[in-house]
Amino acid sequence: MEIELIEGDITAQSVDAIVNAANSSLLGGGGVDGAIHRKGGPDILAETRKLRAAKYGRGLPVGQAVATTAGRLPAHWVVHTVGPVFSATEDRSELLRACYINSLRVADELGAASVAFPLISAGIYRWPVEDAVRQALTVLRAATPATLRTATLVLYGAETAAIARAVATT
Ligand code: AR6
Repeated sequence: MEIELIEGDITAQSVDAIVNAANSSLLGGGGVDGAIHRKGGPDILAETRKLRAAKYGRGLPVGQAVATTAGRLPAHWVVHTVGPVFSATEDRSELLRACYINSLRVADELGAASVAFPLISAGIYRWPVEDAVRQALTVLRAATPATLRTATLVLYGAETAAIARAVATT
């Protein structure tokens, strides 16, 4: 699988699946989650409500991933995953890697050829950007998916993109 790093807005990506850094409620929030629901329209929320009712009464657990269609977005699907909140006293990096592993699996099960990720947990959940990139690349570089050909890490803002490029080359 080819891995690309780009600076941009994930809601504008013309890929098969984009990943949403959601919360367990699956009912929307700020950051990339807010942008996806705002630009994708109400169909996405209608589907996540159904998923909550049918399967995730207590919410989607941290590290897991689940797909909906993408409403008005250029992508076909949104894969919703819940990153861990960063902790300075507890190593939660396995849960962060699980977000990438499970999102890749869900996208692959959908038959997607391309998937785009935001930097999960690196915003409101306060994960340090450098390590968030490292965790993401560890999983993406080790992945051997069936249908996916390209994974794009979409970095929001020039500063984050510069840090990510530096991490990727070390
Ligand atoms: N495109 C790409 N990346 C973005 C975009 C965008 N449009 N908007 C923000 N980012 P965050 P988290 C970057 O906070 O830390 C929500 O309320 C952002 O700069 O979106 O996992 C959820 O509902 C950062 O680098 O997600 C949860 O409650 C990265 O995406 C909580 O936030 C992730 O930042 C999840 O927090």
